[in-house]
Parts: sequence; structure tokens; C-alpha cells
Amino acid sequence: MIQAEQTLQEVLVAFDFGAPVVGAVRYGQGHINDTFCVHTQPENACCRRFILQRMSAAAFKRPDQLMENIIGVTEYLGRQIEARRGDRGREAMEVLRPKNGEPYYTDSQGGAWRVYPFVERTVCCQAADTPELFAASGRAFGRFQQLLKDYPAETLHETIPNFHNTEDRLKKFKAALEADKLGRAAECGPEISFVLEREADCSAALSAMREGKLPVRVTHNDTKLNNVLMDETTGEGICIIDLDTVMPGLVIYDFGDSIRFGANHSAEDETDLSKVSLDVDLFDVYTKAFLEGTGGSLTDAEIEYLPWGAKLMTLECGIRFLTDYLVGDEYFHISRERQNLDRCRTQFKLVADMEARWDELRAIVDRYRGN
Ligand code: ADP
Ligand code: GN1
Ligand code: MG
Repeated sequence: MIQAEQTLQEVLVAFDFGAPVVGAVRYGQGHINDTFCVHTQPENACCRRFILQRMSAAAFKRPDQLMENIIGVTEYLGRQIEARRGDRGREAMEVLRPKNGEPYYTDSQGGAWRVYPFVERTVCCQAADTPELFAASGRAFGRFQQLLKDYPAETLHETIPNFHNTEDRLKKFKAALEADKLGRAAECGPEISFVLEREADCSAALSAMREGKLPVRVTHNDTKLNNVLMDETTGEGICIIDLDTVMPGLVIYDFGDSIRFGANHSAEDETDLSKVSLDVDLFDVYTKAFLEGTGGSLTDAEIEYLPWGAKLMTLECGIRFLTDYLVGDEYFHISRERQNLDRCRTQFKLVADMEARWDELRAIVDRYRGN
């Protein structure tokens, strides 16, 4: 794919932003899409901003289906929020269609672009600087789950087939290892063994799902702390963003991905592993808040499996980073050499911590049953 900047001008004129565009700059720290912040200058008002994104062609093969999901879900969320007398414009995302009326714009090179109004007076955090902040994100993701509990999951497209199918991720990892097309496996010995020793774990949630123990729901599937916008004054999590992977899934995935990313004090690509560890207090804070947010809508089995959600999402993400490293960094954006291997190592360190403190995690979950 060509650099997004090459078609940016063409794309900017394809949308009616309601005022002259005065600039567009790269924005955010996502690993997948190309994100720009567009600044416009209305005649007698302050600058109005928009988020303009080229959807990743590597990740999303069907932008039409993806946008159908997003429009369906954002409109539904908007109605739910209005019914609760919330502020729809700040609490739900909204899609601004291009001038041609389509859900997104396809540029002359085939790139698929969409626009959202910028949700102002919010902050997007890369790390849980305070327990309160992490709790706020937990409430927001729990609430997201609750708001969508009656959304017809079967109408959603699978935007990335087998996205959180850990067994399939393992299979792809093994194929990449077998091919070892760049000869990188030699430097990943301990990481490769770490995965192979946990083959059976990769089936834990899927087996429970197949046995009918864990229900399939509408889930977000990418519940990193930086995918919730926090109100800059109150610190509450107000708007869930990055809806590309809203699909049918397991609720323990949403819980687990938040723990993976947020219940520690290091960056995902930290190279000094002595700085990477699971913060069990943050696990506690998030569990309580997430269950509060879901408003009692989870089953006993789902609650019982929450620690598995944390471990599996972390293991799976590590496997994905390692696989991408082996195949030559095709999927996750990197800004330096070996970044995906470093990311993999932090994930596996967290998995090891979760295993070491498994009984504590289970005890915490038990404590908040009934919230
Ligand atoms: P990616 O899939 O690449 O992570 P995101 O959809 O999460 O892309 O967007 C990247 C970043 O852009 C977010 O982390 C956030 O900082 C910002 N962002 C996205 N949508 C909005 C919005 N509607 N209002 C304000 N900021 C946003
Ligand atoms: C990606 O898009 P972003 O940066 O929020 C990825 C997630 C990973 C995450 C790891 C669509 O999330 O699955 O867990 O990176 N999203 C997609 O940081 O693959
Ligand atoms: Mg994101």
C-alpha cells in the first residue's frame, strides 16, 4: 500500500467538513489504521476537528462490511444513549459520510477512508496513570457491553475472520515458524518454547464456548485503554472508539484485552523486562469497575472465566506479535527494528505473572461476583 499522505489531498476534498480545511496531521498511536486529525476553520467559530482514517487494507479485507457494522452499532448506541438522556454527540461515535453519500470514500489507489467528528474535551491515555482512570475505562467498557446486549449479533459481519480464535492464531504461528522466511526464528527460541508449552491453553475459552458454557455476544474485541476517550474534566470514560472489530465474540476477551494492556506500568514495547509486571491491584480495580459497568448482565460462567480472558488475550497477542515478527512485520505498524519481538516479550512476561498469581486473580473475581 502507498503512503496515506499521497492521496490525502484527494480524500480531503471528497468530504464536506462544513468549513474550510486548514490542515491535516498524523494523529494517535494506533497500530493498524492511518489516522489523521483534520482541522477546519468555520467563519465565526473555533476550529472544528475531525478524525480521518484510512482503514488498514492488511487488516480489513472488506471495508464495506466493516462500515456497515460501524454504522449499525454507532446508530444503535446513539439511540440507547439518548434514551438514557446521555449526550449522544460525545458518548457515541458518528460517521460523517463523504459527498458521494457512501459510508466511506475509496481513493484512486483503492484506499478506503472514513471520517468521524472529533470528540472534544477528552483525553486518550496510553497507560493507566491512576487506578481511578483504569476503573473509569472498565466502567465504560462494561457499559458498552451492557448497551449492546440486545443488539442482534448475527447481523454483524466478521470483519477479521477468526480474530480472537486463539487456536487459529496458534496454527498461523506454527506456519510462520515452519516457513521462517526471514530466518528470524533463531533469535526467538525462548519465545517459541513459551508458546509451544501452552498449546493446550489456547483451547480453554473456545472449548468452553463449544460446550455452551460461554455465550457469544456483541463484543468490542480491542479494549485497550487508548480505545476509550476520557472526559478531560471528570476523568470518566465517555466514548468507546475503534469499533473496527465489533463482532460476535466472548465477553472475557473484552475484559482480558483491557487487563493485558492496562494492568501494568510499562509500554507494550518496553525493552527492559524488569519493568514489566502484572499489577494485581489494577486487576482488582478493573474487575470491580467492569462488572459494575455490565450491570449484572454476565453469567456465572463468564465471571468464572475472567482470569482466563486475561491470560488468553495476553498470550494470543504475544503470539500475534511473534508471528508478525517471523513473517517480517506485515501487520502491526513498527517504528523500529525488533519492535514486534519486544512487544511479544512483554506479553509473555505478563502471562507468566498471571500464571504465578492465578489464585489471587481467581479470588478477586470471586469477591466481585454479584456486582
Ligand atoms: P487504530 O485502530 O489505529 O488504533 P483508532 O480508531 O483507535 O485507530 O484511532 C487512533 C487514535 O485516534 C485514538 O487512539 C485516538 O487518540 C484518536 N481518535 C480516534 N477517534 C477519535 C474521535 N472520534 N475523537 C477523538 N479522538 C479520536
Ligand atoms: C491493534 O488498532 P489498535 O492499535 O487499537 C490490534 C489489536 C491488538 C493491539 C495490540 C484490528 O489495536 O488486536 O491487540 O493492536 N487491532 C487489530 O496493541 O488487529
Ligand atoms: Mg485504537
